Amino acid sequence: EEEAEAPKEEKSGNDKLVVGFAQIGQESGWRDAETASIQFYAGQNVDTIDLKFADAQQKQENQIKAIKSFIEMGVDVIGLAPVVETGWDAVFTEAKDAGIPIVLVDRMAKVDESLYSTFIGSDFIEEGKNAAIEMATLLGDEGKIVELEGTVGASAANDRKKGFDDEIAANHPNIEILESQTGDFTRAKGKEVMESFLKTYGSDIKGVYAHNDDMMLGAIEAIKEAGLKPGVDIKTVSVDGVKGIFEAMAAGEANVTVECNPLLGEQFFDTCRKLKAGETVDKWIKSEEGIYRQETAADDLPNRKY
Ligand code: GYE
Repeated sequence: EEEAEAPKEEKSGNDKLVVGFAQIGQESGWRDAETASIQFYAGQNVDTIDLKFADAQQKQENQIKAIKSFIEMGVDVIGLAPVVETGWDAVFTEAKDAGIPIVLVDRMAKVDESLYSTFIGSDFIEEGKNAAIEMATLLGDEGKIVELEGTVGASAANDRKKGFDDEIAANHPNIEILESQTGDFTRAKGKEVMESFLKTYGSDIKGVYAHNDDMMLGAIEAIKEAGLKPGVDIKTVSVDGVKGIFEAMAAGEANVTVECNPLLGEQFFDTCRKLKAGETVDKWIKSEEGIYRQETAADDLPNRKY
């Protein structure tokens, strides 16, 4: 009799909130800050949260493997920062069939709305548009520029490109995008691609837009090695707001960063708790973000948290 009365065990045999998080990798300072935010919050709440963390080393197949193993473990909620937008239908359906909600964190997936619970993150089209407006202001609305794209197929790259390119095409006819190429969101690739742009176009380049700060930090090195002055000869606009770009701005070597907030740990676990409790959550939990310019960078720097 007693056994029958006993409270039902959690699927995981654990009364903590059990969360599996499939992280992309360690491609940028932004990514490291997000990982730290998630791990820190879980660490502060070990009595109530059991976090299973997987690093996919920027490979979708590794993220899919991680999700499958979280399903097998019977976690309460799965968090995922999808490295690319497409190719998730099958594994998300498996999670759905197992009754495990999926929370998309910081990047979107192109799947049917019924396959995930919510997206916690930024409006990348808006970021791209803001970046274009900043670039136009820096260039007095005319000049030739180059673009460093993020990881091919990533929502953060697709939409930052769309927002930027559309704004330039619609409202800034005298700004010409000479070339746009992926730098995979890394500093090393950003440098490499900028070197090749400089070889091809030399001092015709008046501005560079990078889909993240890390690629811009690489590009800044390339510009300096080519004997040009970043932030002066070649204006810079990038996205994220990591400390390194504030240091570059304070040194006069970068111009603008459009902020994208990686400190999503608390919001993420709050959302997981609600989902476990059967509460409904907004389909898009949007981040609030600013734009930071060279003029205030030195004053802003001590207040930056990532
Ligand atoms: O901007 C970039 C990172 O998905 C929003 O991924 C994120 C992006 C971020 O590697 O630095």
